[in-house]
Amino acid sequence: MQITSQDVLIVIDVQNDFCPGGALAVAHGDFVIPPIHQVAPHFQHIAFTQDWHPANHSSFASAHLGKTPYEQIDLPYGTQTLWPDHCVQGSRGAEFHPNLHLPQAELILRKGFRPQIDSYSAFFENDRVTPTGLAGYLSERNLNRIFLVGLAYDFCVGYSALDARRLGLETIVIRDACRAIDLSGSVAAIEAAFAQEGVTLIESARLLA
Ligand code: VGL
Ligand code: ZN
Repeated sequence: MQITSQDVLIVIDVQNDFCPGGALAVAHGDFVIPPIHQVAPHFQHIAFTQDWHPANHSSFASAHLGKTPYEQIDLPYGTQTLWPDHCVQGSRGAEFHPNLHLPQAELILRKGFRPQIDSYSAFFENDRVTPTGLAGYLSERNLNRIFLVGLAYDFCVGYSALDARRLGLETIVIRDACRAIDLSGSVAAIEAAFAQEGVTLIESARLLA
C-alpha cells in the first residue's frame, strides 16, 4: 500500500493510564508501540491524540454517588460508560507511554477536557456534535486519508474511525497496532459498524511490504 503526502497516521491515546500498570489498563496496551514504530517511518504526517480529563470528570464513576466503574448512566447527551479515574490533566497517567518515540509528530490533539462531556472520538465529543477541531485541521492541511493506531480499539480508535467516515475521509485501522478493552461485546459491535460504514482494517505488514 502506497503512502502519499495526503495521508496521516493518527496515534490514539498511547498514554500510561491505558497501558499495564495504568488506571484504565488495556490488556497488552503497550504492545501497540512496536508496530506503531514500524509503520511510522512510512508516513510524512503524524498526529497524536491525548485523553485529557479534569479531576472529577463526568465520565469518572467517582464523580457519581454510588456508581462503580464500567456501569452505564444516562447523561444529557446519551448513555455514558463510567470509567475509573484516568488521564487526569498533568498526571503521570496522562503522559504518553515513555517508550513511544515519535518526535516528528506534528500535532497533539487533547480531548475530553470539558467537565460535562466525554470524548472518545478524535473528531467529536460523545454528544456527536461538539467538534474537537481535528476535521478543520486535516482539511486545511489537505490530509484526506487517515490511518488509525493505538488505544483502545473498541472505544477511542473505533469512534474516531466511524466519525472520520461520517466526514467523508478514507479511513484505515491498522489492527495489530491497536488493543481493545472489550467490554460487553464492544469489539464485535465496533467491527460490525466498521463493515457497515466502510472502515478498512489492515495489518501493519501491508504497509511494510
Ligand atoms: C478511552 C475510555 C475512556 C480510550 C478513553 O482511549 O479508548 N476509553 N477514555
Ligand atoms: Zn477518557
